[in-house]
Amino acid sequence: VEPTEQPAADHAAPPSADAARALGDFLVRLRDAYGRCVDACARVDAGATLQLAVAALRYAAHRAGPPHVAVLGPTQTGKSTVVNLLAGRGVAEVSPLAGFTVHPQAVQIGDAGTDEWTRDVLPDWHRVGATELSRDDLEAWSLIATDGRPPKPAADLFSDATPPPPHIVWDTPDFDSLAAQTYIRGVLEIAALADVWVVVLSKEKYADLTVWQLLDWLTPLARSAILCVNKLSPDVEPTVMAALEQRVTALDGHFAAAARTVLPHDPQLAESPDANTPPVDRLRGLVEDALANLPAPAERAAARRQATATLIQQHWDDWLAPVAAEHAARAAWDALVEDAAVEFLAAYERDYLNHPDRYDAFRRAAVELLELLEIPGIASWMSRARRVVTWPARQVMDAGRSWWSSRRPARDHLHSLGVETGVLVDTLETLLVRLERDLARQARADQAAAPVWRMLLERLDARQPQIRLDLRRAIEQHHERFSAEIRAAARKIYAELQQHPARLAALRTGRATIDVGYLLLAVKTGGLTPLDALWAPATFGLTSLLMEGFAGMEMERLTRRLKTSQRTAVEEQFIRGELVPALQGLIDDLDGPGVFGITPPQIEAARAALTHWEAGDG
Ligand SMILES: Nc1nc2c(ncn2[C@@H]2O[C@H](COP(=O)(O)OP(=O)(O)O)[C@@H](O)[C@H]2O)c(=O)[nH]1
Ligand SMILES: [Mg+2]
Repeated sequence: VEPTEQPAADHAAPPSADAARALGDFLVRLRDAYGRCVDACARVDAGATLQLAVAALRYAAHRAGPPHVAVLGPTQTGKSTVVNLLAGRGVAEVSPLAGFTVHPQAVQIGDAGTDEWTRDVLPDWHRVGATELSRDDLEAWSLIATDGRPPKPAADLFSDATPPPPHIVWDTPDFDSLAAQTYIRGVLEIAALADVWVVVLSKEKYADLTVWQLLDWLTPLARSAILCVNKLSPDVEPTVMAALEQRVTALDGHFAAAARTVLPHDPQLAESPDANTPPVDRLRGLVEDALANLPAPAERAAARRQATATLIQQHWDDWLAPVAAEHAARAAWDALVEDAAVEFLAAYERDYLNHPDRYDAFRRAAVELLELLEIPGIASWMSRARRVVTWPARQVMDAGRSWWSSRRPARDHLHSLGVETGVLVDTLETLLVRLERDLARQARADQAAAPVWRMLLERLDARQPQIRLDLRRAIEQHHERFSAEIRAAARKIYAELQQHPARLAALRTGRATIDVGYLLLAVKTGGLTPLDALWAPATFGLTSLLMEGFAGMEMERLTRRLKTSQRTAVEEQFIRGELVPALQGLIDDLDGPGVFGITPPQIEAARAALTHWEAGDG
């Protein structure tokens, strides 16, 4: 169920497990959307912090099993060496090659009972034997069980009698090398799973920004932390430790309170992990203290929930910034479409309805009326013209072709239907061209939502032929509907005239000599041709004929009514009914790299789930 469909505020509170699931689904969706980004929203930090939050949310509920110690740090600092020191044996492979460890590798120290806990760890990855880990499959992890740290030599037996409780030590991949992008997820998962963090730094690496970046991301999760500076020689120790202090204090509290320890620059360390030198003992002692001081399970769960909620809240606005930009882009697109609709109507009014030469409802109605009057000679012209509707226009165009083509593109079928369809089609073409230009400009100007604009532009390009076809059909339908309306109106006037035989007779006999051929041309092309001057007298003759007496009054009233009805039809049926939905539809289910497709109600639902889950009832 999509979170949108269940606004939490309107429903009975679901148990917090449902809230956690809803929140987790939302974060995964957001993370995956970031994962698909190519440019504008391609942000490693957002992808990583979301990954961390998804894992933290999952492991907040994780209760059973032994405690986990995660050894984290940049490449070549000696993480694998530290893991071996903590295990007291060579379990993790140490290598002088940077980026050698690419999988999370667990070492179980002591008898942890069942290994049921492994089911909850890295749920969509798979566990393989330590020797089967392969660089070709990064979504894998391994577990090596040991029976505990080897006992100390006899001389030390009395100084440290109690062995540490069973626990898991994790060797993790580096997160700072270029290739690490692919396996940073393993690091973040294990960091979120862990109860104790051992951060291994070295003098070459303490200045490495990625370390502090990672520690900054981890800070809200507030696990027990130990900073271990490796490969230190006495001469550089004061300098390195002072620089470390500076960095750590800048980290918003948590790591400033972390225990610190150092390991010397001693090649023996990597070679004999069972050593019991004082620095190694101190490191082990700190880890054991941290394990001994872990909160009880119930407290641990509450603390993890609180910490995870803090992490999520800290990044929430930042994560959703491109989503907000996308919402703004959608609103801007709606506004562009609305502007286009308003402008379309304005152009239609300006270029047709209110245009002194082009508005032809009167002429069209007059022709219909003349036909009904059956003025000798006219009727046969009419029916011929009806049969070959384009004939007169074609004749004229042939005559003036060169003049014509230098000014306008060849007219199409809709132009030949009449002035109104011609204006509608031209306005539509202008609008499509303008929308393309606006979209291209927005794609350049609105960096944050550039993917949305580019995708809209692509869609407009791809769908334009179909949109044009559909809208042209709608224009033709409008023409047909309106022609029928004009005919019906003319018939009504004729019926009224029939009530007054004297007027009818006067009309029939009065001006029977109108040049109908020109008349039809004028009606069909509405003064848009260069031969306007020739047709005007014919139109004038017709006008004065019909304007006389009763028919004239009726015709005037009719024309006013037709104009209103035409405007309504174009606005409601064409613009609102066809044009606007076709354009708005372009943004529906927009999907692809850089498009989040997350709605405001979905965000609200996820926020409600967070609040609910954080409160922890259920
Ligand atoms: N000199 C010295 N070398 C070390 C120390 N710890 C690790 N090394 C070496 O540093 C290299 C990287 O160690 P490794 O544990 O694989 O680092 P990782 O990449 O962080 O896992 C190896 O060649 C180790 O032998 C140390 O304390 N002193
Ligand atoms: Mg390693």
